[in-house]
Amino acid sequence: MPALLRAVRADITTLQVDAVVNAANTSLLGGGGVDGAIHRAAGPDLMQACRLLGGCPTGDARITRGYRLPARYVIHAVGPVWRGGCSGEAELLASCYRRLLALAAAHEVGSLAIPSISTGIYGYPIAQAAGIAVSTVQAALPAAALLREVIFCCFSAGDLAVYENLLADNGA
Ligand code: AR6
Repeated sequence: MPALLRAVRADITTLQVDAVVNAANTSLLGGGGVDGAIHRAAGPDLMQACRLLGGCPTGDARITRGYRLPARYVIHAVGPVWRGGCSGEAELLASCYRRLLALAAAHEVGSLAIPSISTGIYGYPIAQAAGIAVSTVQAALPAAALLREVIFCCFSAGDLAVYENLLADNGA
């Protein structure tokens, strides 16, 4: 049975899922936005684990345990900074989603929550980014047989509306 895709408005650190995705930067050493919230909630052991990873290129992802989070894993994905759209941003963002789903599949994740990567501090326009998020996740699902549920976790009502419209259009 194909995984259920849905959108919710929530603080991702509170979700009871197997893995949450972090919108990280290439250092993996924390920051603001959802990254700051995840590190605060997971506690200092998460930072220690991230230090050992030695960074991550843009468009790629790394996995750690979730420590004090309800989630067993954190998948740290590094989205692109928006530079106007002609600097490979769309391909890098799609790559992020493919890589984070490959890690979820490799770790037998059944339920996954993903924030709106790159659309906060990194400035990616929400409509374009959400389109890439939904289409890339849908395309990658057949390779993630154990994934039952993917939750697009939105922080604002506006973002939630964008995702809900896309999911309705895609018949998800
Ligand atoms: N739960 C769910 N979504 C959240 C939360 C939360 N607790 N907090 C913020 N968001 P951003 P980026 C939303 O800026 O654009 C960091 O400093 C937020 O409203 O967190 O990929 C990193 O270290 C927005 O919709 O990530 C990087 O340096 C979405 O999460 C840089 O920011 C992503 O916004 C990454 O920037």
